[in-house]
Formats: sequence, C-alpha cells, structure tokens
Amino acid sequence: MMEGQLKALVDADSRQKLEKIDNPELIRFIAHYIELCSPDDVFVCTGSDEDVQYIRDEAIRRGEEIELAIKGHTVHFDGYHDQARDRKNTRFLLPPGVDLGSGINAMDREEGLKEIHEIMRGIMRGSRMYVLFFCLGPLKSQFAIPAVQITDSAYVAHSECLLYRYGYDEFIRLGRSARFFKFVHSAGPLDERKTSRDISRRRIYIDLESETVYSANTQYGGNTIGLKKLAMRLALNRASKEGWLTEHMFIMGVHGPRGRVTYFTGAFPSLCGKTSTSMLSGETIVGDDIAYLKQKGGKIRAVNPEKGIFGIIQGVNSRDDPIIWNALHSPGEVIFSNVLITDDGMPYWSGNDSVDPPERGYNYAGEWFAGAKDEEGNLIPPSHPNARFTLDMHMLENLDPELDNPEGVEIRGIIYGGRDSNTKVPVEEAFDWVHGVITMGAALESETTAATLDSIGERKINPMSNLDFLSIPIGRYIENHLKFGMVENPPCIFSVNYFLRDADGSFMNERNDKAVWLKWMELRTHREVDAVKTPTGLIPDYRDLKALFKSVRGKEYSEEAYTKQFMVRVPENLAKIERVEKFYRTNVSDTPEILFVVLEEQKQRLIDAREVFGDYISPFYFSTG
Ligand code: SPV
Ligand code: MN
Repeated sequence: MMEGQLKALVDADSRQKLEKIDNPELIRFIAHYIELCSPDDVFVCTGSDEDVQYIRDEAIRRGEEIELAIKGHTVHFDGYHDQARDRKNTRFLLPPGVDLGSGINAMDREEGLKEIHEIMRGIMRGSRMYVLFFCLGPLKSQFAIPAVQITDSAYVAHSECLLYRYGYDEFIRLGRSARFFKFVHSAGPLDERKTSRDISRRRIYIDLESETVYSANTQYGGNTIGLKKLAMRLALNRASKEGWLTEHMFIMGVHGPRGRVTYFTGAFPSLCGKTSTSMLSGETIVGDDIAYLKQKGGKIRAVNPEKGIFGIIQGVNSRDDPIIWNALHSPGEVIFSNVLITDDGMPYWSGNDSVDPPERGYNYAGEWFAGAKDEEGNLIPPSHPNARFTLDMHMLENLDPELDNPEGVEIRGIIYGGRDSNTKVPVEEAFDWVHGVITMGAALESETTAATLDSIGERKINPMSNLDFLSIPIGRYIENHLKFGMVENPPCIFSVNYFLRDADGSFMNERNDKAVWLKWMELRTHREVDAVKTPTGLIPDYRDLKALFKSVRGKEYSEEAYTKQFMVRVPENLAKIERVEKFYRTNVSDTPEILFVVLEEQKQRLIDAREVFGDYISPFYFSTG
C-alpha cells in the first residue's frame, strides 16, 4: 500500500522496495518526512550488497568521506565545534504532567516538535535522502527491535551499515506487527569542508511517546547515528515499561580454566577503558557499548543491539591493542573520524606508537601543522581526543561466536568502572546484588573526559555510566535495577578502577593489569577462589593475584604493590559516600530509601574499621570470608 505523495517523489526502484513492506505506519512516516524535508530524491537501502555499496560510494562521491591509502579505509571530518555529544541541545520532549526529574534535559513536547519541524522544513533541498532499515539485536529474537533511519548524510548511513544488523527482511517478516523505532536526521547546510554549517541550530530531540528521534545540523556520530545513543534512550524507556534493562555496557566472554567461557557486561563512562577491556587479548567480544538484558529461566541473559564498534582511537597502539591495531591496518571497511591524514594518505592519531608524530597534515580543523592554534588561541592537537574508528566487528579476530544468538548469552558478572585517582581499589566484588547496585552502580563516579562538550577533569556521579542516556527518572532507574536482580542466580557485581595514582601522580597499575582483574572475577563467579572481606567489598587474596599475575602477565606481583593498590582508604571512601548521598538527596527526588540505608551501612563499616586500624588500612589486616 503506497501513499499518493510518495509516488511522486520516490523513483520506481526505491518504491518497489518499500512496497514489499506491509506497514502503513512506516510508509506514512517516510512519506511525511519526504514531504517536510524536501530532498531532491530518495534512496531506499535494503541492506543488499549492491545497496550498501551504493551508500559507501555516495559518502565518497559527496565528499563526506575521503579515501585513505589502505583499501576500504576512509576518513570523515565533523565540524570543529561538532566533535562530541551535545548534552545541552539533546532534550526529551515531554507532554504535560510527565517529569523525568531535574538531572535530565527535557522540554515541552508540543513546543519541541514545533521547533524541530520548523528546523527540518526543506532542510534536505539539494540533497538526497537515504532510508535504511535495521534491527537492534539479533534477528528473530525476543530482544530485537526493528528501526528505520532517515538521513541526508551518506556518512551516517554508511556508519550504520557497519554498526547494525540489516532489518529490511525483519520489516517484511513482521509487517504490521513491527513495533519499530524511528530516526530522522539531517546534517543541514554544509560548508565547503562538507561539515554542518548551522551549528547554532543543532538539535537532538527525543520523543518517547512516538518512539521517534530527530537530529539536525550536526554530524558527530553520537548525535546522529540514530541506532546508537538515540535508540538507546528509546530502548531504556521501553525496557522500563516491560521489566528489562538497556545498559551502557560491553558484553564479553572471559576465558576461564578448562575452556570455560564466562560472560560479563561492563559499564564505564566514555574514555575509561571500556572498549579496551572488551578487546583484551585472549578474551572474546560480543559488544563494546550497549547491552539489552532480560531475565530468563532464573538467570540474566544479554544481547548486543549492535554489530560494530564506534570506538575511541586516541591511545590505540600496537602493543596494548593488537587486535584493533591489526584491524586498523588491514584492508577492509574502516571509517576514521577526526584523525589527521598524512601526506601519504595514512591516518594518524595521538598515542599511535608506530610512526613519528607528523609535522603537518589535514585534520578536523583543516590544514594542520605542529603548533597550529584555533581562533581562541588553543593549540590544535593532530587528532581530536574524541576521534573515532568505525568498523564491523566481523573484522576482529576476537569476535565471540555468540554475537547473533537470538537467546543472548548468560551473564554471570557485571562490572562497573570509573576514572578515580585516589579512592577505590583496582577490583572488588559486591557482597550481594543490592550492595553492588548501590555502592558500585548507582555510586559510579568518574573524572570527566573529552567524549562530551563539558569541561575535562571534574569528578561526576554517573549512575551505571548511563546518566546521559536515562529516559526515565533516576530513582526509578535504580529501583528497576534492584528488582531486576531478584532472580535465582543473579550475576556477581564488581567494580574496577584502572586509574589509581601514586603520590607522584603516576598510575599504580599498568594498562593491561586489567587482564588479571578479569581472570580473578571469572574465577569468583564460579567461586573457585576465596576473597578478602573489607568494609567496602570483597577483594582478591594476595596469593591468588600473585599466581594470576604470573600466569596471565608473566609478571611478579609484590606484597608492596598489593598493599598499596588494595589499601582501604577510609577518608577518601567516606568522602565519596558523602558525595553520592548528596547527589541522591539533592538531584534526585525519587531515590529509593534503601540506597541511603546501604550507604549508611558502608559508612559505619568504614568508621568501625578506622577505629581499629586507622585511616589507611593494609589489605593484610582483613581475612578471607
Ligand atoms: C560514548 O560517548 O559513550 C560513546 C560514543 O560510545 S557516542 O556515540 O558519542 O555516545
Ligand atoms: Mn558509549
């Protein structure tokens, strides 16, 4: 069934593709935005090899991507002031009477819809509209959510082809029963560098009621790739109504003794080691960013709604990240964004250890040379700290075979990690689900990074590292977590901290010590090692770590290192509890009371320990239990 106006604007080939889908709501939606945005023409992508090749070629033809020396590699630049998620202009559109609380950016629905539709009227004049179909999660799965993306950016369309499973066949299969998400994006008018010109009218508006997200006058992936962080907010809202969780988590298989693979999810704010944890050598990756979790048969199972990685490239090097490194240096499809291109057509990024830092090149600011400054007099680095690579995970040698299992994988451990220079120990297990949700998840804190447009280096509370993506009130979100673990076999909860520093400012751990923490957690989920009980949680026994450092890293691990790293720092821990309590008392109006009770208990345990042992307590003073 085809609406009249669609006939006039869509060519026969694309029309035939749409006619195969029996879903009037979908057709109406597409027709509406063709009419409103007024593109010159429309291309419908079914995910066939031919259609995807067309998208790829378009991105280059239109100058949104530039080919690099290695076959299949391209670079894309976002505007100088469009390098990260725009928190300020990302808003939920809420009808009267709906309130998400003060920590979540929202505005009146009618007003927002009016504004964004005005911005989008005629916005695609002179451009081509791409219509693409995807499926969040494995096909034919209870977890799956079909989604349609409309965009005038071939770069956005191309990125999504790498990052998401094609869903055209799912739309055909589901017909009118599809409960799908909708995304409309326009980069708006472009400048001569093909970057969005009208940044002052950058808007990302999320309408929970119709499960639609609008994004205009921006190109940066976190603002535009609808299926990523925009879909995540819709999914989180839907999950809350249906009793499951949408989380900002990787999913990985940790390989234990005797060929055993144990699946973990992990939540870390951006730039805190999330991708590098999920990519550790010897382990396998299911996903690096987002997880859908559901209760099934007394256990928790999870899928990755994505199939690719939009990862931070800064610091990726041949020694610490051999798998990503290989993928980034082999023929195959990779989109680099906001890196530097050298004269020989190679991408360069800060922390790349294989070549000498170039003296000049071309980057997100234009022609670049060492020492170049922007209009405000700030030094321009060769690559932006939030520069990224985009690839399909099938390029990776460590891809886990369960990626497309429609049942998901059973999760036995959940990890919360933040950037914390002086408080939390490198790894610790919660006493139980509730203790973990509250003292590790809800209390997750991190020193801010370059992934958003805010200032860098401030300590911020970020519940489950999901604060930026919450589409329900924070208290309800915590409450959902507390309930979610009420199954026969809830996963163990852990916290990690890769960023502890010595008095002289140097890191206490090497980058890949995290490999040891993971193996320890794997053993704990099977109760194959004991743990030491401290006021804040269960930490490794020195002897177990010594053995693991030897077998995993081939390294000696001294008692001094253990003592320093696993010292219970009472004043810092008490200060943290105070910050967390303040956050939940002042910023959140619907905090579940149990949160304060559990924090108070932790505080009391710390105070009691201090009375016996003082402010800084060696882990050797505590015993296994
Ligand atoms: C993050 O910042 O958490 C990311 C990249 O994963 S973005 O798509 O910008 O959200
Ligand atoms: Mn993320």
